[in-house]
Amino acid sequence: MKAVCFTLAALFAASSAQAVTVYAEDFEGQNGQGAIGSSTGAIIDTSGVDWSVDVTNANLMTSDDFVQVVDGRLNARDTSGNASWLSPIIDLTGFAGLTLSMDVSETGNHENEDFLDIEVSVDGGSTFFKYTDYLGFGSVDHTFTGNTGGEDFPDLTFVESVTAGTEFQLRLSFLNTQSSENFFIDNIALNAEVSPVPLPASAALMALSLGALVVARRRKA
Ligand SMILES: [Ca+2]
Ligand SMILES: [Ca+2]
Ligand SMILES: [Ca+2]
Repeated sequence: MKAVCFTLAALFAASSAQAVTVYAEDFEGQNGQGAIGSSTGAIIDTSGVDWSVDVTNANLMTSDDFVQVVDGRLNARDTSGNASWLSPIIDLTGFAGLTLSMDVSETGNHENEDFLDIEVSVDGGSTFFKYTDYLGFGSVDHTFTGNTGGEDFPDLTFVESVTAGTEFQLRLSFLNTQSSENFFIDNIALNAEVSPVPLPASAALMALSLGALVVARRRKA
């Protein structure tokens, strides 16, 4: 009977999907990495990380203007134009059931013109899909926007599915206009459901179960 139970348990384990982390970024140990303003323009330092920034369309003029890691999280402040953060490109071969999550927060009093956009590419960065109006805190054009005359949005964890593709890239874009306005991103994760069951693995489990059955019978005899 024990052996039969073991066989059933093994078959059950083989048929349930497993979640794996395909990509994660928590920004720990990266303080100062990113782009910061100066009198001579933006200074970019991404020497110790596998991600990049694009501040071509931002206007980083002083050390109060940046998209960089502060206290172990990505912080965008007074970008005065579209400042982007880009993940490395991640091979999606063998992964399905993709879910993207990250912690999103802000401080200061953003207005309607200020925004934070979350976009994903599943073709290696050629085309991007933008999540719009997340939980009603954005607009038809943006994932999140400020709210003129009110609280912008609460601290939250963004969770959305990602369509299947070949190569994943995450792009975060920020626009805010004062040094008192901050957007924060932390704990980015792309998870996948790795669905079973490759036949060799099932066969191995079956063999293991049958082996247990044989051992159990021998012990009885
Ligand atoms: Ca962190
Ligand atoms: Ca506001
Ligand atoms: Ca503003």
